[in-house]
Amino acid sequence: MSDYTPKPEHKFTFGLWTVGSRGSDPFGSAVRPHKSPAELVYLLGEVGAYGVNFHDNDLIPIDATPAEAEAIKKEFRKALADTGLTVPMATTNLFSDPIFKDGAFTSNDPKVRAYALQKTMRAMDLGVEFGAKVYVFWGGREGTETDSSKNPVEAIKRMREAMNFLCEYALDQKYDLKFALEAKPNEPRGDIYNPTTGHMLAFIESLDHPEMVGVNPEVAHEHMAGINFMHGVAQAWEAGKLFHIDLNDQYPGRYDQDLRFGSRDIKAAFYLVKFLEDVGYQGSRHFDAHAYRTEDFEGVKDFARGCMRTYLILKEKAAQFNADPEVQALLSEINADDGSMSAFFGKYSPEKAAALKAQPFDRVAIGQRGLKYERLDQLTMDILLGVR
Ligand code: DIG
Ligand code: MN
Ligand code: MN
Repeated sequence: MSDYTPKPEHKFTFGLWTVGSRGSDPFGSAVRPHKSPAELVYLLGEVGAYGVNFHDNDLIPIDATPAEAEAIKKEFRKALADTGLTVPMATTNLFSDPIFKDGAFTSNDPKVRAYALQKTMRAMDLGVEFGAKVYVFWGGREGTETDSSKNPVEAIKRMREAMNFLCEYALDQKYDLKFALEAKPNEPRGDIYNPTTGHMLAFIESLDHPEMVGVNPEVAHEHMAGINFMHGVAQAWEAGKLFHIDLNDQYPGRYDQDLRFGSRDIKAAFYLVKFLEDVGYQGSRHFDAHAYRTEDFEGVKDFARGCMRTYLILKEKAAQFNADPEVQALLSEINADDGSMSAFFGKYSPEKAAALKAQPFDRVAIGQRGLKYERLDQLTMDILLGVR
């Protein structure tokens, strides 16, 4: 049995809103008392987290006076010093206040769009004040219930204008910030623009400073869209755009459950952890999830410990998979290359094309080859089920 104790080098982080969730839902009020940001930092320190993230209003209530804000920040700063926790990421709440009921950057009301920029600049200042290096944008209200209300092309242009403006603000302020865009297909809006990580990757390329902007994929959000999460993460990584990641879990076809990491689809979680560890992802492992409504704060600690523990168990399983002789022998066989086709790959040339068009293939024989994926997958299951 290995040591599944979280350590700073694991870079496990939680948002204030995650362990601070009071358990309310559309059909029930809060079941847990309010905890201050400082209290939540001490809770995260107790369970062994590396860092804590926040929306501006998780830390400073939207109607706080300057004096109240300073008092909160002072207490929060002391808790960070006492626990050693860092603030790797910050973000803006552009979805709770009624002003954002029809979106923020894509709202039809120019006053709302301007206020959203002001609020985001101030929130960026706050995040940088506490050391954040990644700034997340989740456009939870950037969408529609009726497409009679908004022109999607106009919405894209408004979103682009906002992101370009805020990139320029970060440059003007000389902030060491990378922006990470987080996709979600729906909820709380009927449909949300840029619904998947793939849409975000395309949108980023249309910005004035695409080098400043990456993505923050979330497990539950891509699962809601019926997408293989690890494939989307791999595409973001390959594009050099995996700036942050939101880990949790989700039953397919349901509302955004933000379940404890690995608590629903253990195999998908395994492949994700294996990918992140195999490629040497250096960013935060951020758990954007919350405890069941059934839990008190001892249960919230169980939730947080469970997120980190499952990640570390799967990290060990991934190492076991990579070291398993039969698995590796199968992978070598599956990926065998006798070099006979090498002349046809790589950069195009007319000679290469002519030679390939003339190349004979025994299509039937090639098609009859057994690939042994059933054996490989069962070995994976044996490892995951702890019998190998
Ligand atoms: C929801 O999944 C979003 C918000 O919680 C937040 O803006 C972002 C940060 O991880 N995730
Ligand atoms: Mn979510
Ligand atoms: Mn998220």
